Amino acid sequence: MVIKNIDTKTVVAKFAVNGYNVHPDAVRLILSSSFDVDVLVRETCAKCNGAFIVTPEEVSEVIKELQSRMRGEEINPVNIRRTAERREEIRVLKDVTGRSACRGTVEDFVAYFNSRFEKLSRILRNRVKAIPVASISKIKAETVEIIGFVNSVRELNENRAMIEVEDRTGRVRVYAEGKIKEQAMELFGDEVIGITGRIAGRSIIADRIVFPDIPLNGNGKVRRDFSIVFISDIHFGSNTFLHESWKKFVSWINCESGNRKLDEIAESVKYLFVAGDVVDGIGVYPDQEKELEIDNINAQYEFAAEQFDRIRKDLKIILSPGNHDAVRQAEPQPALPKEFSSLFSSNVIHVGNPSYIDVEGVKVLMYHGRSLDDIISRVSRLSYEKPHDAMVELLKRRHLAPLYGERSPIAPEKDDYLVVDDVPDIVHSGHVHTYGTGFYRGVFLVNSSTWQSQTEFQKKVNLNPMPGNVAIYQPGGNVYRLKFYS
Ligand code: D5M
Ligand code: FE
Ligand code: ZN
Repeated sequence: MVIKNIDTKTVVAKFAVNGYNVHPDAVRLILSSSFDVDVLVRETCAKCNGAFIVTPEEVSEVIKELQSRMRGEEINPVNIRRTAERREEIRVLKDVTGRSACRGTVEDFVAYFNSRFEKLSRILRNRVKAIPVASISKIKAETVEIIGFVNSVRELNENRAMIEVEDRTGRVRVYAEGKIKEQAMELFGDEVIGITGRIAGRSIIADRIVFPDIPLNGNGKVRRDFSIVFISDIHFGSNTFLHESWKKFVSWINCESGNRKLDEIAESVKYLFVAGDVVDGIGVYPDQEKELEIDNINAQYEFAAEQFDRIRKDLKIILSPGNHDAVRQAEPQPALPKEFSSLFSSNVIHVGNPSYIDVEGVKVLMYHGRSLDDIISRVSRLSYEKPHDAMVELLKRRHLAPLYGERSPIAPEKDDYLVVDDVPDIVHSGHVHTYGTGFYRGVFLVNSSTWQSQTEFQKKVNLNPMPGNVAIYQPGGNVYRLKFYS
């Protein structure tokens, strides 16, 4: 048994440090349990990520889980604390790898959109007391709240737009005027939103469009004494891959830059996230072979593995694929197959795209970022120069590919892996080859540029990459930007 002399105040304070309020009954449960208080607090915080208040139900669930883990592993509560700590270093919380079950049939798409609707409307139900669309014409009230898919948006005139919203029971026309019209014109279609408004015949005049969004003080309260480095779009094998910049990056991260301040920053780094386009691939776009230095996929991954092998082994590398890698194009993408992943050393952890990773209690949502092209071309105020602003749109909609049927192909899994159901502490993307960082409601956003200079193709479409920019973030602390390309 663990000896405790811990009171209510201490438990409340422990939750407060993690940014949570806690229900008195939840505190009582914790104090009466035989498990270590710190383990309970940590496991509960991990469970109710993004909630406003920790409930007794959540604590009981955690206790039950710990009990069943204990039965399974035949260990006592003190060992539970140790295993919980060890387990917690890196945990993959959500990833399609090994779980894909879709064949792309019509039924699969129906199930996929049902999953998307269910998950997003569950988030919205906290804030919108929705009634079924079919009952609007039958009720007597003057005001109404609904939740539905956006079917279409049409601009009627300078000051007015019409949104067609659909739920399981029917469709309704929603009129948006003034400021709300401007918001309406940025709707993508196929996103799930809430509407509050006034009933006008069979239609609604909107007072407010409610996005699933993340809570105001989303996250960002975790503070750690280590740093995380974010990179993506290395494109090993391309003839525009920047060997010299990459070499400089590797010596820096190995604490061999020769500059004391820079080496100190490197020493604080424990994790390296790599958000896809590890290699340039083969046949990804027409005439690509003219732009390859290594024209064989095996040799590309061998080169990649050899390069990562030069990085110090106490660094954990979490690597996911992008649209240039050798996995299916449709998202969610599974991790690299064994034939390639086995080439890498054991400090490289291969995950899918997207994936949620918990490193020592810091939740990182890593997503290559293919949908950013769609979002940037759809919303005129957004640009490639500020990719992190486009990432905000993903969090607002709680979905990583909110524009269905554009340039981001989706595999219709029964569970929509692209919904942002857990509020992360960090969102990491790449793909657009530009650099940007920012905070949105406490969540750190980073788009991690590239290690490839401008390609012939990018010249034609006037895309100006910002290669060799690296973001370093200490959770709850500083953000640094290092440039390895000039
Ligand atoms: O994508 C790097 C960037 O280049 C990204 O913003 C998309 C853009 N790109 C790449 N290929 C195309 C095509 N075919 N059309 C339009 N835009 C494109 P990467 O995934 O590294 O190729
Ligand atoms: Fe790329
Ligand atoms: Zn890409």
